[in-house]
Amino acid sequence: MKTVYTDKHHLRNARTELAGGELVRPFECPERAEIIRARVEERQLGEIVSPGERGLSPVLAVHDEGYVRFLETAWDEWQAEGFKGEAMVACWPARRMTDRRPDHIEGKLGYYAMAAETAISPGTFEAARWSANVALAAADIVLGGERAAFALTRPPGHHAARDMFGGYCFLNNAAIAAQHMRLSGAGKVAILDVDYHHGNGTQDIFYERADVLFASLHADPRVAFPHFSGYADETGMGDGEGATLNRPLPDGTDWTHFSAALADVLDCICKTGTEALVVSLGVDTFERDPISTLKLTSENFLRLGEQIASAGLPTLFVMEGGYAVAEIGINAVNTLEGFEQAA
Ligand code: Q9C
Ligand code: ZN
Repeated sequence: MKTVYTDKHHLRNARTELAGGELVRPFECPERAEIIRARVEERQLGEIVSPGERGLSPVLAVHDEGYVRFLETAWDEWQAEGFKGEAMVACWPARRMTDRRPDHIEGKLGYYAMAAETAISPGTFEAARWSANVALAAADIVLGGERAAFALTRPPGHHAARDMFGGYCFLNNAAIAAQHMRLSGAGKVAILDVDYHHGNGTQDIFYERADVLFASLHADPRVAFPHFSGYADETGMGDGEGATLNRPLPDGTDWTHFSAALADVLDCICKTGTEALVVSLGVDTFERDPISTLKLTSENFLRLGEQIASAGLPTLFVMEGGYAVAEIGINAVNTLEGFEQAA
């Protein structure tokens, strides 16, 4: 399986994340991508290729233009105010407040943020754009007829909605790739999100569409981020009614129960005439992940890949979360090797 990677991800190197009331070094750090790349090499998974520049049009096929322009200029606007720290949100349009977009950068951050932990730092937008370019290049490998490809995306994307950033995400790489596959001729695409956290952004983007199915296994929003989406009764709207599948899982869920929920959603995916599969591959379901509570072992990720392969679909893997940095390479590449051995 080919991997698409670029060192442009280093442009995303924030100093601060708001965690437990403190500013800490972000869990979503550059070493994550480097350790995965090293493991891809060590295991000789396949060729590692660089993405090309695709411009903003595939991004704007999924995201709001005002939002993308905001991401592009946010750091400069923040800096122009003379603030010392990184660009962080402190005020939102909460219930019964106005929906209008303010002019001041503090107000714009509130308008476009879905969470406060994620700071915008210099280079963030460029890194996010290249992460989307990675997903698009890997999508083209699958569209070109290969059974699978791995987009080593960083920063991740699945919390980014049409017009919202947060949860370490800015542009929704999986959604951008899925939309690109649709526009390149794939009839029906399914996005399977196995990250620990609910992919609220991906769900939002396709919520009213029947042509891109979204299925997610994740920790129960009653007790886990993003807290305000991912309940089982969120099933889509309008044309998209029934094309969103959420399977919230209790704290401590291990492979036996995770695998049963996965079998259930894969069954739905296969029954709906899906032509291509995009996997939002988060490995923060790992038992020793520092911010998560599911209990998958490194060996279980081999089984995860194998089970995904059983759907028999052209498959694009897009990297999302995973914060046990020492084991992230093993866990991510185990999934891909499990897939290859079964495919
Ligand atoms: N107590 C991804 O995995 N904060 N994003 C969680 C934990 C945000 C995770 C707080 C976690 C975002 C792509
Ligand atoms: Zn996650």
